[in-house]
Amino acid sequence: MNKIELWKNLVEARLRELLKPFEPQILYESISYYLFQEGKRIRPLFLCAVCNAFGGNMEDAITVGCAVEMVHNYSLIHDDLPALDNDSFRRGKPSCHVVFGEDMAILAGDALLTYTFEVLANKENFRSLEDSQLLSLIGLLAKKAGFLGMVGGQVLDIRRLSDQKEISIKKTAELFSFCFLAGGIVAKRYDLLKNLEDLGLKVGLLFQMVDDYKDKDGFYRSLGEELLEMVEELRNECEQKAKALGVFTEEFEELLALVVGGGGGIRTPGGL
Ligand code: GRG
Repeated sequence: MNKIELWKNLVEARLRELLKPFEPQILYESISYYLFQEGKRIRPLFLCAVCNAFGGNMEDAITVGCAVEMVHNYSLIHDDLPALDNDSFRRGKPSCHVVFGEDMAILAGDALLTYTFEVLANKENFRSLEDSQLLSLIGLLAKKAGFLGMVGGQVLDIRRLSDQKEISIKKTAELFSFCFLAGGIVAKRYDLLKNLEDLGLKVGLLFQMVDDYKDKDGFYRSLGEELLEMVEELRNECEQKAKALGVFTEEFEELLALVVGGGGGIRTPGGL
């Protein structure tokens, strides 16, 4: 088993440790429905790859990665609702609100988001992190998921209040950039945080461009097939920046290939 597979398995197991059955059962079932579906876990995996490149504590990286998955899955539950994207299917299965009702889906998203911060604020969940590190992680995740980040981006998107780049950076890339920052914080590489944040924004933007290419949406609407050239350019930029920062490990390379090629991406690692 390679490190990526190992980390993914550890994320799956840790999520189940962090979210044990509780009453009322319908709320437990609705908040665990997406969370336990085994998405790609690409965000926690980047966090692990960055932390591992700097020799940080991997158990803590996995737990912080689980917190990111909670935020990500809350956003998917809410995004699928009839008032937003109105999607009846997610990952080939009926959406959360289809299975549990709109009322439960709204509340499940709320519960997942608040639980994220309960997990991060509980020092017993961590091995090596100090209060100051946990406080930074809590503040950064709140900011990148909030009105300056993911929620703000979603508003710009649904009301068409900005250009595609700003929308994509806020809606998608800010949460990726949290993962890069968090990898640096867990590994105590405070000297590199600004650069890690920038790299995370680029990788997140790349992820969104590939998604748009697949869906023939977003960037594809204005750029068409030219989007492929931008993807290739941005991928190369990410590789160069990751190398300069010392995070371009075998695992990082595999994840970057997954963003552009694997998991339903648009090209094989061999070329466009
Ligand atoms: C509702 C507050 C709120 C925000 C919504 C993230 C988001 C903003 C909406 C989700 C829909 C969307 C188009 C997001 C763009 C990013 C994206 C392609 C998410 C899907 O992420 P994957 O592919 O999902 O990592 P898995 O299934 O692997 O977990």
